Amino acid sequence: VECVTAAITPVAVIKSASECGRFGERVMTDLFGDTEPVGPEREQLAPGAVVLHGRALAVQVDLLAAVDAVAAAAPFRRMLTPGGFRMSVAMTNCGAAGWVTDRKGYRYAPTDPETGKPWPAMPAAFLDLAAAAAAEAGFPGFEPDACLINRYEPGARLSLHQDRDERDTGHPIVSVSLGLPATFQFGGPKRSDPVRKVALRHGDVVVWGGPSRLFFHGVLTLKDGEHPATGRTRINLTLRKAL
Ligand code: MD3
Ligand code: FE
Repeated sequence: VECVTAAITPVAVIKSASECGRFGERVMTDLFGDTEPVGPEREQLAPGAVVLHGRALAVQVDLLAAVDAVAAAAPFRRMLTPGGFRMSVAMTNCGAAGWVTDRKGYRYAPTDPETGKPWPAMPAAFLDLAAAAAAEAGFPGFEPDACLINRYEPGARLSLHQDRDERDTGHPIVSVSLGLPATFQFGGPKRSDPVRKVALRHGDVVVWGGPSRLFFHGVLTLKDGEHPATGRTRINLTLRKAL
């Protein structure tokens, strides 16, 4: 299939199994109607930052079942920032440590402040995908001990920030996007650096390591929509070595 970003959109086309994605790349349409790249599609955003398009699609059912199991034991909640603002993104955690925020600050905690119980164990499906993706991006031996699960409803956003609450920021972060697409903002080491916009879609995995690990980033306001796998929701997993 010749993929050309045409200036004129045809009114009617005969659809075949292989189509052109929104950015002109080769895609396949699967049973769920998801378009997935044909073969491994990797995109280097910056030194150490690699997008593995569609890398999570093969295990999406396992990942989403594990999210539901975690959320049954440690429900999603919208946390309070130290400044007293309620976050629009709802969060929960699994693994030995979970990221929390309240009036006292940001930190990793071994227990869920809502229940007092340890966070649910890290699902094997999370560990396996994170380790494989990190290795493919050039970071072998990644063993995350914390997974923050972010849930975006339409209207939710994550303002520009750095991830610097982990003990050793020499380890990469692996992020997995599921459900509704989002526009991710990716800047530089200073808040004032210009930002690039990157579309993150269902099944995309991003590995952030090396020089990009401390770059400012955020997520623009989620647009309304419906996704076959998640409904009106975007789920993002961030797997980290926090301790
Ligand atoms: C770039 N989550 O939880 S993951 C976060 O989609 C967070 O929910 C976003 O930012 C989300 O902290 C984006 C992608 C991500 C994670 C860590 C990074 C991008 C990063 C660290 C450095 C640079
Ligand atoms: Fe972040």
